[in-house]
Amino acid sequence: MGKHAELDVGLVVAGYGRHYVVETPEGRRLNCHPRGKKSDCVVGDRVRWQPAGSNAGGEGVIEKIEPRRNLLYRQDEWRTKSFAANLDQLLVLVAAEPVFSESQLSRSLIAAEHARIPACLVLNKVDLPQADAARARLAPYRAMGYEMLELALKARPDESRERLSPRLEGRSTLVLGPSGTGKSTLINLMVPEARAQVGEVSQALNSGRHTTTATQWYWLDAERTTGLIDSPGFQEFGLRQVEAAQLPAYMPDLREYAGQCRFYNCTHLHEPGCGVRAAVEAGAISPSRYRIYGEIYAQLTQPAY
Ligand SMILES: Nc1nc2c(ncn2[C@@H]2O[C@H](COP(=O)(O)OP(=O)(O)O)[C@@H](O)[C@H]2O)c(=O)[nH]1
Ligand SMILES: [Mg+2]
Ligand SMILES: [Zn+2]
Repeated sequence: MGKHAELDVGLVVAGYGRHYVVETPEGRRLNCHPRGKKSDCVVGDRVRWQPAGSNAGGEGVIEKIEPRRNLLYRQDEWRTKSFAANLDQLLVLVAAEPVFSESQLSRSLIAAEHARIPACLVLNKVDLPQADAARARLAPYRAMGYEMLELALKARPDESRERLSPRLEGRSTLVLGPSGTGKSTLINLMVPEARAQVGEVSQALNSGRHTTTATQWYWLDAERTTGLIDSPGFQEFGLRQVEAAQLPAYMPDLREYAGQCRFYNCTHLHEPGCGVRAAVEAGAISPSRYRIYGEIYAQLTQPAY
C-alpha cells in the first residue's frame, strides 16, 4: 500500500488558478490546494487529500494525484494545456453556423486519438439552412468512422435531449468546441440544476463573486454516474505531443492507406508509390484532410526554437 492510501479520496470537479474544488464520495465539495508549488491537477483527476491544518474549515490539501487513465491536452512550443483527465469520451461540438474550422476539428480529433479517448461529433443548429453545407463538410469524418449526432439544442430541445442522453449515460464526457456552437445551451439543457452546481463550486472556492471557472464537472443524475465537463474555448490547438511520423496513425482516413506506401518511412508528401496520395487522387481521402495533414506535419517537423 502506498504512503497515501489511508487518505480520503476525491474527484477534482473544478479548478481556478491554484484552487481546486474536490468532491468527496458523499458529494461534499471543498476548496483544496495542492501541496507544494506545483499545481498539475486537472478536472477529472482522482486525488488523495486531507484537511488543511488543525482547523479544517472546509479546506483541504491535495497530497497525491492517482494514476490517470487518460489525459486530453494540447501542446505548443512553450506550454502544455490540459483539458481534463479520466474521460470516457469526447463530444466535439460544431454548428451549422458559425462556419467551423476543419483544421480545429481535425486537431481535436487527433489529440483524442493520441490520448486514446473515443470521440463523437455533434452538429448543432440543424434547424438552420446552413446545416446542409456543414453536413457536407462533415461527410469525410463520418466516412472515416466517427459517430455523428445532429442536434438543434435550442430549436428542438426535447428531441436533442433524447438523442444525447443514451450517448452520455454512465460516462464521463468532455464537451469541446469553439464558442458560439452551443456548449452552454447543451449544459443548461442536460443539467437542470447547472446553475446550482456552479454556485456550489463558487461557494467552495469561497469567492463570493461569481467566478466562471475554466473547466467544470457537472453531474447529470442524483446517483452521480453521468458526468459532463464543460471546457473553455481555445485559440490554437497545438499538437506537439504527436510525433510527426506517427501523425497518420491518429487520422483514421490516412491510417487506412499508410500501410500501402512503397517506403515504410513514407511521409506521404512527395515519395513515389505513396498509398495515401493515391487515395487522395482516387477521392478516398478528402483534399482538405490531406491539406490539414500537410500543415500539421510541417509544424511538427519545424524546430521548436
Ligand atoms: N438556431 C439555433 N441556435 C442555437 C441552437 N443552439 C444554440 N443556439 C444559439 O447559439 C448561440 C451560442 O450558444 P451558446 O450555448 O452560448 O454557445 P457556446 O459559446 O458554445 O457556449 C446562442 O445564441 C444560442 O441561442 C440551435 O439549436 N439552433
Ligand atoms: Mg458558453
Ligand atoms: Zn505514403
